Amino acid sequence: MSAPSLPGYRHIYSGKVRDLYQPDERDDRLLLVASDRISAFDHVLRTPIPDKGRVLTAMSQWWFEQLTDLVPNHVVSTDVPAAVAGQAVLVERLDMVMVECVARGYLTGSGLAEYRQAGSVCGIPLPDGLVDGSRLPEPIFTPTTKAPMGEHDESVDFGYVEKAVGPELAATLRRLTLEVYARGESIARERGIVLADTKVEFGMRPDGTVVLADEVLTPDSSRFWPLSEWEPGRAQHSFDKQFVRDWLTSPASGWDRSGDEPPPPLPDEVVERTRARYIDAYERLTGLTFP
Ligand code: Q0Q
Repeated sequence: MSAPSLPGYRHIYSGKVRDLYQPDERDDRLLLVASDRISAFDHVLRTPIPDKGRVLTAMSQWWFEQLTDLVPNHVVSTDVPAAVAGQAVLVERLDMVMVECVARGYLTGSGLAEYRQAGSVCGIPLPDGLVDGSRLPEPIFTPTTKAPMGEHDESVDFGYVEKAVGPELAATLRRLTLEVYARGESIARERGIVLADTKVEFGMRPDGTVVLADEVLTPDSSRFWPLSEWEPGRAQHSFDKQFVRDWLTSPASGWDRSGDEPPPPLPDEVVERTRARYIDAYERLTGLTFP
């Protein structure tokens, strides 16, 4: 599924699941479109999840509203072309910080691998005895580089960030990343969702204001686990992608995850159950009914 053509906008970039456009008339604005594409096991799947883009856009907008006391955001308007109604936002063009700002409250994935090898993550020492899914004594800032699409971001320590953006901005990025994560984790946990970690993007205005950009605290930028199934010591169930992962790794799909073939199309039932999970996450977090 390629990025849709939008009259009045020039398509400038596509990520795995989102597309970026430049409005013809305003070079100080961008249009961020959240597609219905879903990725799993580092593949963008052939089968879209209907309404995924709309659900995650509504979720990100709700989170931005919960965070305005902590940090300004880049959203200008939701008045967007009809073809992407509800799944796009017009944003102010910022000078993007070239560091991926990640906060982790739980240990898994690349952080767990680094911990098992070094007893630390991004140079931050952690207690002995932690396992997959362990809650950390306190959330940690675990930045990475911004790798080109298709490559993996590299874990870096705080000293790297200080050299990259200067010590003052580095401290601000760490503080804001941890504050955004802590607010999100607290709200999500009250509503039955473990926000295990999140990646946030910041940009700078010409006056030096640090602005929260991109999408925020969604299942595409964060790990969502159902709190009721949280059990440290094994891989945790993904709130939104478990049905997809289970089917792709089952004999029913006929797919070999270790091979070179792309994943097969998803069956309708997996698509519908996954769509329902995104809507469930939105409705649990916001207390609103997805329209
Ligand atoms: C910007 N991206 C991300 C992306 C593909 C999003 C550039 N306010 C901004 C933003 C934002 N957000 C960006 N640049 C300038 N000002 C965001 C990685 C990539 C689709 C959507 N890239």
